Amino acid sequence: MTLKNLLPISLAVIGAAVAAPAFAGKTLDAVKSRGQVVCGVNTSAPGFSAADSQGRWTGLDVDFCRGVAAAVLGDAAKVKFVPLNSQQRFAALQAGEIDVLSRNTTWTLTRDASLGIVFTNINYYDGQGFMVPKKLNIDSAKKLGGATVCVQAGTTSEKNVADFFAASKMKYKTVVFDTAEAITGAFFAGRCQVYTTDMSDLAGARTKAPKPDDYTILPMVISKEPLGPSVRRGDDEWFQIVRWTSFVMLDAEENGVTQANVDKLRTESTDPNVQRLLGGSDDTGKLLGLDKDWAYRIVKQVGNYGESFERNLGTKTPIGLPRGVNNLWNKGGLMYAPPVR
Ligand SMILES: N[C@@H](CCC(=O)N[C@@H](CS)C(=O)NCC(=O)O)C(=O)O
Repeated sequence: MTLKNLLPISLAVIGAAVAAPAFAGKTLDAVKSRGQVVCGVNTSAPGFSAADSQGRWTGLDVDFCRGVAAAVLGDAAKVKFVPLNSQQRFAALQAGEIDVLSRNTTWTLTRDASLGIVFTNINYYDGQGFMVPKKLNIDSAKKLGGATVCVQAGTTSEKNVADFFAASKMKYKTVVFDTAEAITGAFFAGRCQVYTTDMSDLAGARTKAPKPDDYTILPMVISKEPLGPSVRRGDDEWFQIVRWTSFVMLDAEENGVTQANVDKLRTESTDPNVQRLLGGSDDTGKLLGLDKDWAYRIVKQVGNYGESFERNLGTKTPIGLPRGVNNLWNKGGLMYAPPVR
């Protein structure tokens, strides 16, 4: 076949790929008929997911689930949150008890390749650290030789801490717990000298201390903990919806679209990126098996990524985390969404 003959065929193939609407996956169908997204979250990780005394959930991971519900069901409130500890989380997703796991979970090769799940993206770049009582006068993780360390079972933290002490040729003893509550209880009662987990988790845990100022988080970061949502394998359509919900929240921030200005921008903005994002020009929803307003609703009902970050984890919250590497790529960070087009 000559190049001349090939060209119309390849153009036809490209055309079909561009125009084809998504097939509804079985998870999307189930979510629609149930009228709820079932979202696996942390039992208590302030800033990521935590319920107040009224049972109202807040956090970056919680907002993300609400974003999926806004996109798919038109209402960010249509989420059932299922609190899961570190060891329960993957089994719950595998068994179909949840539609999405949105729970400060580190993306590793083993988890991505062998648990029947697949990570969709990274929504927080973290790393593992150590918290100690100030009265111990320890200013460096390199001085933790001989310490008793509290750590949670079924986490990357458990594995990293072993690597760190072995590489530093220091002895240590672990006390392993199944829940965050048990760990913080033990640590704040002085049953271990050190608490190790993701830096963001430590910042959240410290807010629960009887006297947060009595504790210090050491500066050393001993691992990479890229945290993000995951879904069951085998449903590519659902995977795409979850992944692009995250990207929409980043794209909205990048284009200056906020919960407060989204309505005005939708009608008044002449920026093609904004019009595409909000369904004014392209219908990106159709490609995902959703409607034209899916992305508009995410921003309107939940906000963009930066808004969610500042509301839940930022420097004006008790957690007090700076954006740092979690800033957008054009502001010195690592957050980068592929084009929403
Ligand atoms: N990012 C790490 C750690 C995540 C994690 O589960 N951290 C514990 C730290 S205490 C936690 O959040 N526990 C809450 C719970 O299990 O209820 C991982 O994916 O393994």
